[in-house]
Amino acid sequence: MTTVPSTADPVPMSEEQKFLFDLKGWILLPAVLEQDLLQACREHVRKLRGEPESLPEFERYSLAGPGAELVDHPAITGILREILAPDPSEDSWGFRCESSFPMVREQGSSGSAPHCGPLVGPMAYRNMGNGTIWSGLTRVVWELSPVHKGGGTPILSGSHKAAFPVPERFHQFDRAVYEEYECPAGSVIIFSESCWHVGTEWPDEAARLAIFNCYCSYLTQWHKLNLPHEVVAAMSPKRQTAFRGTWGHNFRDQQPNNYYDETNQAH
Ligand SMILES: O=C(O)CCC(=O)C(=O)O
Repeated sequence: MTTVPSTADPVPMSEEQKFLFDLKGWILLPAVLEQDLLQACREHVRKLRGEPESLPEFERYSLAGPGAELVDHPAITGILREILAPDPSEDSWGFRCESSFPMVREQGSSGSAPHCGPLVGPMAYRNMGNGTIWSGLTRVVWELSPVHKGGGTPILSGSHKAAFPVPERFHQFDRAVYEEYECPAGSVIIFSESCWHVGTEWPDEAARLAIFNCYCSYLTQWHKLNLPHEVVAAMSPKRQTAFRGTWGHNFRDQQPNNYYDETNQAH
């Protein structure tokens, strides 16, 4: 598939979504992917995992080909603006996409054991107290298969801001405590990496296909990106800004960090 660069208008985060994200640490947006993009992403993930050599060299990434359309899909950009960073200028995103992997999970296979990301420091979840949310390290999971309860990536809701350490017992998956979800193919889960979460054993005969992307603001970086410039070069200029370097201001050149080029890319 030829990638058609597109950056449609973001859907703003609703008050209900803000409430739920702050309360639980995650939200689910059911069936937001267009059918043709969903099918193209499914095929892409299958090729990435099964026959990557069938793809041109710089499309062998979950951020390339149809996967590139997910980086700033309008279903998520309004939310990322709200919980990570507003756009510094009209032609630049405030967030950066700093990691991505494709998933094909066959029936009976499990994913990561229960874990969470940063609980302290610049990437830890914070309710800023003035009606705004800071979800310093945010995971966006595109579910490309239907998910039934028991599958997917259940989350220990509220653990992103728990006042007490998560008890040892809940370092193991417990269906009574981790919140499961169900959704049609083409849905997206957005969660704070400060939440405990777990890749449970996939129950369905048809494999789980998914793309896991991770986002920070332009001021922080958690994962090493390891993405060739050629992959980013194929994107529209605004989408490219999601792959810029991590800094706030360049006093020497009186330049804010609102652009991407070969001298300002994340590594
Ligand atoms: O395996 C899964 O479903 C979850 C993976 C994950 O969240 C992670 O690797 O951080």
